[in-house]
Amino acid sequence: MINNKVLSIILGGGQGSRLYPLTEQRSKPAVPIAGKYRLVDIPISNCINADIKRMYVLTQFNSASLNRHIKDTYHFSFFSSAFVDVLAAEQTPDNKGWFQGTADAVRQSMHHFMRHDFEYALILSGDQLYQMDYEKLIKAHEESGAKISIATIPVNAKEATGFGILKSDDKNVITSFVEKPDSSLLPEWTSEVSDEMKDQGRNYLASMGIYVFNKDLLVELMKDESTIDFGKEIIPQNIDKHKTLSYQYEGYWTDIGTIDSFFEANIGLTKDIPDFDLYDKKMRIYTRARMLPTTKIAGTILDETVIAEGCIISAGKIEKSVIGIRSRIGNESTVINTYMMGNDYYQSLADIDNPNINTLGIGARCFIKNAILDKNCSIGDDVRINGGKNLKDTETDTYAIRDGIVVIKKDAVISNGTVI
Ligand code: ADQ
Ligand code: ADP
Repeated sequence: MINNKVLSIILGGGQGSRLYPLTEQRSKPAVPIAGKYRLVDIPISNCINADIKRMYVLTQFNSASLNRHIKDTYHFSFFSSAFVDVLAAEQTPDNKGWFQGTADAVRQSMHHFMRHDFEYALILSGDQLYQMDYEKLIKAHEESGAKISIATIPVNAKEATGFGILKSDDKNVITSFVEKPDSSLLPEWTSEVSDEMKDQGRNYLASMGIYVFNKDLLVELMKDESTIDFGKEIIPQNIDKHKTLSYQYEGYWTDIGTIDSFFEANIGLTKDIPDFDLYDKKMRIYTRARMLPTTKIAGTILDETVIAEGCIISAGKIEKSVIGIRSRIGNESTVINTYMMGNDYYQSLADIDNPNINTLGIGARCFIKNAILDKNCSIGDDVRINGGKNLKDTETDTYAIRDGIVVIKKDAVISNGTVI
């Protein structure tokens, strides 16, 4: 079984500044997506679907919510060797604490990996939305005799400057690689791609930041402490020295590392046929089983909207929105183009009636558009939040605006009649 030879390493994020303020109180892998999942569920589910059962999640700081989510979600049989372990940056006598970059994060955790018997390290990004069969990638790696493999995807010129771009020969062996090339360099970096990709203007082959390394080589490369990042150093410095395979993928794949892309990916789930298929029986996405009650809706017009379990909704209209677990939305409110993450708990009826306790969720007669509402926020009555590209990036105690998207912070209280 090829999958038994694999140890998976999920890069769970640096300081998380690009997803701030969603990462203000939690580590990036714990950020809730799609109404009921967490970012880390994506790579973990892809691993489980490929029968890869040993996973480490590397993260910058230990977050109680991430540990709880992993502990409560991924129960494997007592007799199985499967595990998902979170490794947070540790302070030891010989290092400074924070992971300096992706390769440094792997280097600092090598002593944990070396306790296991494995042949291939599968290094994954923790902030991407896609469903890939890693077994095919590992097989292609093994059959090619490569020491490193990189999953690659054709991208257009606009996207190309944000990725590692590469060229390969007719056997898909990578011959050159440049990390995030300047647009002036792009003409030199086009690749032969399929007609379908060409028609979409996707003429550049980008690294997806998904790597397979032979264990022996990874051990050797991690000895050089001057290398910090895979994209900036390890890959460009080694393609000439060690056979590196390009494993081309053409399915849906998107980076969700910024507020803008995170928002688009979530709202994308409301499309008639979403690019990311949560309804695929073979490529399931796992998350914590919460035993929540059904969602209850009264008098609401719903259009292109996905609603998770346990919500109580009496809004006027909800359009093109993702509504997360245990959400409450009050009478005559309108919610458009919004990702509401939901609540961690229910309030009792007495709490809801108590004027001294803020009621979780959205109150009555609100208008909310182009927003992300983090968990447990209390939006009062008659609140108007109208995000849009005309708004400048700003931040207050209760919200931040990023790329025109209004992000209401976790546990924030927005009082009656507020206009943003
Ligand atoms: P980037 O996405 O810019 O480019 P990076 O910021 O290094 O690369 O992030 C890669 C992954 O590692 C992300 O999931 C990130 O959260 C995580 N990560 C970053 N720093 C970390 C740290 N200190 N500790 C733990 N995890 C960390 C990379 C490659 C490009 C490639 C793109 C594809 O360098 O060549 O094209 O990924 O998205
Ligand atoms: P999720 O469903 O998102 O995985 P949980 O159901 O585990 O989240 O709840 C998240 C957190 O909320 C847990 O730490 C839980 O203990 C906490 N929580 C539950 N009830 C309350 C409450 N009444 N007040 C504050 N926090 C609560």
